[in-house]
Amino acid sequence: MSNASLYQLRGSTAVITLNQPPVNGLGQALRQSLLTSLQRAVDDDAVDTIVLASSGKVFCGGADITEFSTGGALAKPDLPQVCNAIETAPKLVIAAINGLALGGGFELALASDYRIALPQARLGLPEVNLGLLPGAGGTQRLPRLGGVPLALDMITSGRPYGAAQLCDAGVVDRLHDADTDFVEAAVTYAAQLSAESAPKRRCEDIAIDTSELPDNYFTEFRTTIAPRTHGYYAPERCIQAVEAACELPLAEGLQRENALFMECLDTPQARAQQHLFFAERGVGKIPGIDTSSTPVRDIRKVAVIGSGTMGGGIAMNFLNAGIPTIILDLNAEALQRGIGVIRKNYEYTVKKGRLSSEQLDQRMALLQTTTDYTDLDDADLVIEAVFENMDIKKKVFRALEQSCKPGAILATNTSTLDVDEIAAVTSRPQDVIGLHFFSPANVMKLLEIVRGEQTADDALLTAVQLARRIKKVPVVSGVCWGFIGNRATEPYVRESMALLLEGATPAQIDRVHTDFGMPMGLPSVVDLAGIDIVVQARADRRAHTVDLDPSYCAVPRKLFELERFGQKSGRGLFIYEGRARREDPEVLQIAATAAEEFAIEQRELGDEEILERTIYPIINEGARILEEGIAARSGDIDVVLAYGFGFPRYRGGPMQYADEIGLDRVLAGLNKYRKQLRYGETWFKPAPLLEKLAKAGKKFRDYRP
Ligand code: 3H9
Repeated sequence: MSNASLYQLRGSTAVITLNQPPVNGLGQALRQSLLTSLQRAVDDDAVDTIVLASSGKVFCGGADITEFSTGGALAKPDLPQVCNAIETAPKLVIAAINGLALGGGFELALASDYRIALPQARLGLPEVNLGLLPGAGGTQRLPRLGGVPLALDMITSGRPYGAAQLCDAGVVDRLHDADTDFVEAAVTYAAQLSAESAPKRRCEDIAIDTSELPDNYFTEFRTTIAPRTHGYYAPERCIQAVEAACELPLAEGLQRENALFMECLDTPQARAQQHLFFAERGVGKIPGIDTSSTPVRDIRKVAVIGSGTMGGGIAMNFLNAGIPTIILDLNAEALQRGIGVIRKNYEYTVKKGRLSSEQLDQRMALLQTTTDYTDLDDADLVIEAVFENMDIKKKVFRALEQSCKPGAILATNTSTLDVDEIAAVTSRPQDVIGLHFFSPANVMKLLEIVRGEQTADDALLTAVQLARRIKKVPVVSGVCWGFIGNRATEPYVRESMALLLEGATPAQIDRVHTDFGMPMGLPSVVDLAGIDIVVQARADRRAHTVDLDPSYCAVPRKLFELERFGQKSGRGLFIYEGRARREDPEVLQIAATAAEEFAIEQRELGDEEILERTIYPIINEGARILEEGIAARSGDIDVVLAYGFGFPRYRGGPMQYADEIGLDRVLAGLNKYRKQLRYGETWFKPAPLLEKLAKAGKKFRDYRP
């Protein structure tokens, strides 16, 4: 028999312990083992109660998500079967929830008769984040036990609740907050229930009382969550399943849930969201670095050069994690301004109730400032966040070379510049690395970690682990212009701007992008980031690209000359009046005049062309990034685009999107525009890797350099 679960008799209680590290994923072996153990307990006359416990820190991470990728029917015994066996067992089953109980893990507990939990345990149904709904009774049992509003919130948000909150709601029966052994406490609880002849508590006996819900409750709920679920397939199915719980007896409700679950399972969205789940966990794995034998450097103090918006935001990450931080700037006024912004940010968080005043004081107490490089001599990591200019960065690194201790990691926050060129001005290129934070740096989860040609393995691993400590998602990139994110999205900007010249309107491009699932269309993003920033970031590219199309970014360049900088100046690609925004005929005229200048004939452009011409080049650039080894896996590119650029999670990132629609379709599209467009040969030539994989009928996700 497998040891996926352990079986032990304690008095008249059978303790069945989930034993499938790391998270007790409910794969086929564990499901079978649970059923077998359950039957053994049921058959044993010496047993009168059954406790479900865990051998690890996590109670159970839910169904084994890897099994879903096979599509179709799930291997037997399936999870609904296991949960039904728990519920219908003729003996009391008590779930002893010691830690996280997610998805199917929580559903095991919901099918049990009683639930005892440690106060720190958290319970949730995060299936919606995987493009699914709880498919093992969660949508039917939770509303019966905790009420419809709680169930709807948990199921459609995927957010876990604390055990105490669920105890108040009646879902958890008892909290064990004493310092004694938890499983023993669960066994004692079971014995007590048995002594009291406590009844089985089958959900089929509980009818949901909907009389307290307003008539249009579900309709209103749909409207409330619409802004955050727009475009997603699963949330509506989650709601339908809970509606079924209100209308149908348990057995029929479970059937309805199963049908809705299967509907979700076989969708591109579910595949995309599950791809991102694994991609996010894959990013920390650096090819060629053995984490068990590579040492990591101790990071006890961090220095940040530059107290502007970026420097301040970066510093906050470390203060939040309790790491002493010193900020250096040229003069006291700049520092004072920078500190003021940090304090204001924290005060805002206090006002919102997400931070206490004591925590604010603790964080500010960790912060030091200086104008003197010699004060950086005890920093273990220095992050430069000065103006994006190679000469200035080099000057900073020469100063760091003089003042920093040996072994300190010297990082640049550049978003486009050559990290190797910066490293070359020091005598310790092995300690130099890129740490590309995204703005606002205290909010955005993504951190691109740029591995220079000579960056030492331990410096890189230290950066990756530190990123997790400050709650970032770290993705390692090689050195190239724009690294993974800015490089992959550069063609998205370029093509959107080219489409304006050819006759598309900013509003049309915006709509195509938001229909695709982007939170904003590219024209809106350009206006928000600032036309000046977009133009300046490309000035260097214009200067260094020999065969650059002369019409490249012509519209934003004209707008820049007219000092239309976007939202901040009230005029950019759109006009802004307060919170309102409208199309500007002047911009259309500017585009028409520029088109004439470059002998481009304006025409009506279809939405499909706009979408293909802006999204396929991201994929094509992604293929080059992969081929050149700048990214280790296609999933890394997807994580960067999803976390840093708002690529819709339900599309899984551009590479997953390409895998889903077929690389041959992307290839055909690129070749079509390569022939059709004036500058097609420069901008739409397919990457050799894309051609190779498409011909072989393979996917990006199968490719390893
Ligand atoms: C479900 O339950 C459907 C049912 O309603 C109906 C079915 C019919 N499956 O995250 P970590 C792997 S859907 C497979 O780094 P942590 C993970 O990839 C499920 N693998 O640890 C990683 O592998 P590797 C609903 C899983 O401590 C390793 O375990 N449940 C699963 O930071 C460690 O994971 C969820 O959505 C899984 N379910 O976080 C919960 N879970 O070492 C999903 C983890 O090779 N899981 N792995 O990279 C989580 O959210 C986190 O893993 C958890 C632990 C919070 C539990």
